[in-house]
Amino acid sequence: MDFQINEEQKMIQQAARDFAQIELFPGVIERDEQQAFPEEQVKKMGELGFLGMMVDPKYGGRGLDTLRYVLMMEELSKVDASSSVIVSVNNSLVCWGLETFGTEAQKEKYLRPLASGAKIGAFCLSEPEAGSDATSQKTTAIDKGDHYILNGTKNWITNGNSASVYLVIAQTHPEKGYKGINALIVEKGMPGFEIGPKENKLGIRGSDTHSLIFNDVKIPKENRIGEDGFGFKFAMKTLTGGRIGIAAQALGIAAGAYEMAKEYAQQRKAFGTEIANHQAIRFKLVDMHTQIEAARLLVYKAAKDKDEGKNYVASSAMAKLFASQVAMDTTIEAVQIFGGNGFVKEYHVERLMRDAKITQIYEGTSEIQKMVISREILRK
Ligand code: COS
Repeated sequence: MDFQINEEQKMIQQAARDFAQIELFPGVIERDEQQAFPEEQVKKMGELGFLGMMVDPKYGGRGLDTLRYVLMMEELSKVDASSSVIVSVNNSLVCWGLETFGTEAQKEKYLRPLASGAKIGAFCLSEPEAGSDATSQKTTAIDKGDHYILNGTKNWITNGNSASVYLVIAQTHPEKGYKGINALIVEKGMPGFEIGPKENKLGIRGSDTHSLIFNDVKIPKENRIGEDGFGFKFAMKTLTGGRIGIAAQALGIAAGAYEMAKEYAQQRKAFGTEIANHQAIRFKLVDMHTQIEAARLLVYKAAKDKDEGKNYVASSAMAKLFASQVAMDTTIEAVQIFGGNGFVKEYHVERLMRDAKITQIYEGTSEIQKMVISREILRK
């Protein structure tokens, strides 16, 4: 068992750290305030290969494993979780789903531009009445022979307006329940496809989240992913990997807040000494450090399980469940260590605290992760 990352992995980590400091840090407060999408930064991340980290180089990706992807996600998330969720959705939901289950023609047409960042992808499962209860899809894809007619509404879609390629989950055969669900590739600009208003969010405000409306959108049959009725399994399998990306995001948010709080505690003075010398603050730092280390081991373990071809349903859910709680706890404590300054935007930790909350909600709430883990550990 080796708990250390090697020199080459450290280089990837360092490259992501440098990028985050140089490119993401400036303007991160303004983007949060103005809900501004990091357009320039996303373009640069595409050029560096961050948007197609795990995609085979033959489709223009970096061909790296999940562990290296997670190292990159952690570093980006320390600084800017809005940017890192854009990266996570593109990599682990859209590119991975297309590469693993798409046809050769779909990979050429859609995966290639997504892997290079020339296009951005979105994953569209949630609906006004189907978030956790994902089998209750109201969006319909009626089979018309050589095409489907898509109708319905999707909610809270990350990259909702910035994306050009959308993987949309919809019901084709309601009588078959989840076995009648399909996953379709939808392009922005297809007639009848409208982008709804942008959500005004608590956190990750730099990422654009929208509802999507489909009114009789004609989707060619060749845009279906997998066999007829594979859509729900597609969504579940894809989300299982997506959860590792979000777990890494949560880990990064926690680690970013901890690093800032530690530095602040060693400078800020109260009662004649640096506040890090007071046991009340020291113990907070110890708890944060210990929790983050435990979260990191779970996140790396989930990535390793995926890379080694093991079952990673429980390990990805455990990593997300635990890391997202650590993100919440750590950022709240970081704000407390900063005191009055923690409540002020220019010190960053209040933003990290707001950003942390979504990691307990999207790609399956913490309660859903517990359902998933319980099914795995009680499986005979
Ligand atoms: N990988 C592969 N297959 C999976 C799977 C996974 N992780 N999870 C479920 N499945 C399969 C099941 O094996 C079952 O297929 P079989 O009947 O062939 O065995 C099928 O999918 C239906 O599963 P199940 O009966 O468990 O469905 P439930 O309605 O009970 O729901 C949960 C399962 C709750 C786990 C699922 O709905 C879920 O993950 N919900 C949360 C969705 C989510 O993350 N939403 C956030 C939106 S994305 S930001």
